[in-house]
Amino acid sequence: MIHPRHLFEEHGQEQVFRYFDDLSPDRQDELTRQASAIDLDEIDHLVETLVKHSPGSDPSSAQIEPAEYIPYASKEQDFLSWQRARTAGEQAIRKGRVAAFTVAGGQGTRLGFSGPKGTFPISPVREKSLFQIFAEKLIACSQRYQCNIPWFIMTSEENHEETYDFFSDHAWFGLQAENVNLFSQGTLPAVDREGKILLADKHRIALSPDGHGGSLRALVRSGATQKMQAKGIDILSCFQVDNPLVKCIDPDFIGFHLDEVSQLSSKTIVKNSPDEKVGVFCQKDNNTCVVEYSDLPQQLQHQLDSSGALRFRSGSIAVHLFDRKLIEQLGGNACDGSLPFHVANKKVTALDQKGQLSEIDAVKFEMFIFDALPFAKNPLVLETLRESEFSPVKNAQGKDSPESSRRDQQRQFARWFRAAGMDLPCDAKGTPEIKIEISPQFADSKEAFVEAWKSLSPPPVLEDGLVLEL
Ligand code: UD2
Repeated sequence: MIHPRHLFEEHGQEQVFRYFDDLSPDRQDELTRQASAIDLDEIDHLVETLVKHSPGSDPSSAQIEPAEYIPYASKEQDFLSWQRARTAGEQAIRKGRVAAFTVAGGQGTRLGFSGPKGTFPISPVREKSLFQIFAEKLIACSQRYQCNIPWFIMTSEENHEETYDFFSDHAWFGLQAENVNLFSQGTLPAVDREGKILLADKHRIALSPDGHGGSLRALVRSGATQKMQAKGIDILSCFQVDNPLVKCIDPDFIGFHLDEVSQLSSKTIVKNSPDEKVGVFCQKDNNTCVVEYSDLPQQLQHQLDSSGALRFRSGSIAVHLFDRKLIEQLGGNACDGSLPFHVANKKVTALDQKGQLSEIDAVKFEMFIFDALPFAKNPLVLETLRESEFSPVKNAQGKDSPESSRRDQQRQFARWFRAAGMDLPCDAKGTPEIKIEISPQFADSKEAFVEAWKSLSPPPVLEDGLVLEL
């Protein structure tokens, strides 16, 4: 077998083995192992197309149109369709056709939190972590529908162990350990502006996660899709790790997905400002796609339609339903499509020409999960309400921060109380004056809360710190 050193020389990447002869045998092995896992043809292609020749600029105004979506308002106008969807969705969940999937490989740099983001404490009173909230939502759903809902979680090399330990230390939050499937996403080497692979150390290549789009490959490689197939699961409900309001499993959404025979369905909310940092659902060359916020031309961001609303208003909350076959197609080795790569120009700590560690202008390669949309048959976009399903934790302060997310959880709880006939004193924006928390296992929706509240006899006193849980 050819030693990777020769392959790297053939591909013009000999600098990776520059210090090889001076390394201890253990370190030589480590570098060899890392190098063997790199697909040099893929790197050549990425360097050629994305580093040496930058791809033309992003969609011009002429090429893209807003994508169509099912408006939330149709829930009242077209009540029967929504009811039919719910019934179909519930049936699929009951039959065990649905699994949950969280992308949790990100680094959470903006939040300034050093651990895996899913371990961040976010519920307003109990300070439950994001992972615990999702776990409890999944338990509530599997109890309601008397079914098993496996949960797949994609970590990264950097946070895998810590994530595993967190679940294990918390007894898997009441889930069966074998039902929680953690696997690490892939990595790709960072390169310099000339396309040369960088070294993080004399015996280590500078690797970085391949983006949440890497999840499709990782789901196949880790055996997750095979496991799904064996269990008769054909729908994967995907969501990001940062949004405690997410409906991990939504029967209405699943019903529309099935009704449309869609291979990839997505949820949208109306953007709250032209510059909100969410991708936008668009139509390009007759395909539905997401144009990331940083790529949507300014002029289109601000364009209004005839009713005075933002024309490109359909924001992505990164909640999708994937048909298992589409994942197998895009994440496997078949030649009928693979996700494109995007470049991120970032500083990376790596060895410079003199062998010293320094901050180097580097290029990282990432895939985005929503780039699967143009490959999907019958993609569907369903509108939902921001207040009910989207309040992510991205920044340490201000917008999309722990503070705003806890406040939005509280407002949701207050609306549920109101629906049950209890008026919690609130400010003008609906934030309750006392701190309250409703555990997903007590109720995970307004309807469930109204039912559960009725069964409390006597009802608890509404006081600061009230927690309703089973
Ligand atoms: C993402 C979307 C944006 C919008 C917004 C909603 C992208 C590129 N943009 O923006 O359009 O929908 O979310 O909240 O997705 N992750 C991994 N592996 C990686 C990188 C990220 O698992 O290599 C996970 C990360 O843990 C998180 C999610 O992907 O759960 C989103 O990552 P982000 O915070 O970088 O995305 P953001 O907020 O820029």
